[in-house]
Amino acid sequence: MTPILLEFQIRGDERGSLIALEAERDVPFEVKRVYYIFGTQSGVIRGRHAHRNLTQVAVCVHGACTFALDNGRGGRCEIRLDRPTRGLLIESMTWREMADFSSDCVLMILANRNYDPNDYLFDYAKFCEAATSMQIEPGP
Ligand code: T46
Repeated sequence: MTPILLEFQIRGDERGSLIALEAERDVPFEVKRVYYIFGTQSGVIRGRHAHRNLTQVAVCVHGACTFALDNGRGGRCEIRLDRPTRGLLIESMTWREMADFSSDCVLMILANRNYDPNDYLFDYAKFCEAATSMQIEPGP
């Protein structure tokens, strides 16, 4: 499994840098929710779940953390997010774990849906079962 990375354009000048994320241009969906994670304690692993129906882009706007993604069908990858110019696309039915947060990490997430606690899958075995039985569209 290869992580899908989005590279954002810096609109910088002599004063410094600015990145603008526009829905359906820089981020491939209409953004309904933005949240950010900061002050994560050392050694903590966050996530450990999948979403039935949620697509997100994760951007480490400050500091760094590592995402491990798993599609439940044997595909896995790990990616260190350590720059504000890069987004990681996390599609639905992807198990995610975030670890190795630097103490200054600010992880911003853009999501295509509002918060719905019923959308979470917390049981890894059940997630794999659901992912395996999913109808997979044939690739190009
Ligand atoms: C995800 C990863 C990358 C809300 O009230 N509204 C929200 O929009 C969110 C995201 C969370 N919450 C509450 C639910 C919990 O009481 O905030 C608390 C911490 O959330 P959670 O334990 O789900 O955080 P993470 O870091 O394990 O997971 C989060 C997102 O929930 C999840 O969708 O993909 O970040």
